[in-house]
Amino acid sequence: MEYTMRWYGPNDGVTLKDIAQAGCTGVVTALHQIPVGEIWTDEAIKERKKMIKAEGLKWSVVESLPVHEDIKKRNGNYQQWIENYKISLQNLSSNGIYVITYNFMPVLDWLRTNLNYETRTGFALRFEWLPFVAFDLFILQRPDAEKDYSESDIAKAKNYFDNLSAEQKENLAKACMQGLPGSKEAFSKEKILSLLDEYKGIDEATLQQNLFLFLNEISTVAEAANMQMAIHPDDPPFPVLGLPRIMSHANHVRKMIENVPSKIAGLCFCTGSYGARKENNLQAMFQEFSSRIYFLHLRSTQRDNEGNFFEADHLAGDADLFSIVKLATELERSENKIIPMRPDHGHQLNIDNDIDSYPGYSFVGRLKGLAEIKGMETAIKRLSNY
Ligand code: CS2
Ligand code: MN
Repeated sequence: MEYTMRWYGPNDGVTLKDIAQAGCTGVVTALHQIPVGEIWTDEAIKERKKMIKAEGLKWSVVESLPVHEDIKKRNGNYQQWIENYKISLQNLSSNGIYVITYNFMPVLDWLRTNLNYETRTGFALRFEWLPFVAFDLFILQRPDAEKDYSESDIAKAKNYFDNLSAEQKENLAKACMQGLPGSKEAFSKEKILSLLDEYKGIDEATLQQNLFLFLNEISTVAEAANMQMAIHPDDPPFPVLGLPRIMSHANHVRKMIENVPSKIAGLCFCTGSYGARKENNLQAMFQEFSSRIYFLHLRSTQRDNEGNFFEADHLAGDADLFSIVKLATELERSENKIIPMRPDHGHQLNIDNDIDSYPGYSFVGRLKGLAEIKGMETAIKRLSNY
């Protein structure tokens, strides 16, 4: 695998030097300063590339080249945004960057109810069902939200919420409404409600169709530019806030492959996100979709039966990263290719508190995951005489 870490750009408290010292050869980054939908110019890409090169690193993957909400809804200026997207792809390709991660989650990116869940090995990100229901019903007060939950969940969520202190309520609201990756600007309740309102009438089939149309529309340009479009799974991989989900399980992936003839349509295989859904057999999915896996996000979530999960240590939790690393190693050998990976999230260790990083993107916590994964790969290769 090609070892990388995500870098949020010059404002990230974790520096490129840190990433190089961690043993990475590549960096995953995005031009977060460019508003969603606008063109990534050749100049802006070159400027970022130069910074990365100066530390002896390669810009391996773009994460994310975000898809404008209009494209997901197929309204407003979506045609213009698609044209812009194509130009950005061409500009990236002419700078030697070919793997693009994006997602098709409406309104929000990943969602957690607790950004500071204490585990023995540091603070983790956690999603809990009842707090989430309580957020939806009593903080966000989404119209008609109660229709999405059972009476018993509503009663339990009410009881849970009534017993929270003012500070706990505030932390719950903050966790759920934190901004998009790379932005320190949180959402407001009003903003989320108005964005949600725009998805009225867009169900799973429509959103899915809009994804296929988008991919088919960019495919000629993307193919000519040698692009690999690695879609990130929904996180969490089930419907939230009444929004449709289109990349949560194996059937969703199959549908995409069936409906988009071009090989540009591939996956960011995020074991943490897919793994948060019990029916997803990560090993079977890896094998079935191996030829479309363009990027690996390696982390492990630990689930319980109530729909809660937290991000466990990389080698603990439900994902069994050893078997995934083994499959990746075998795939690389049989297909003679190298897949970029990054340790997706890490625990916040005490020592990480001195660095201003984004939730989930601590330095030492991620370094620990990276080192464990690298160790496994080395051992697997040595034992198989690769
Ligand atoms: C990432 C996602 O931080 C994370 O969990 O895996 O935010 C990912 O970058 C986006 O969904 C990809 O568009
Ligand atoms: Mn991920």
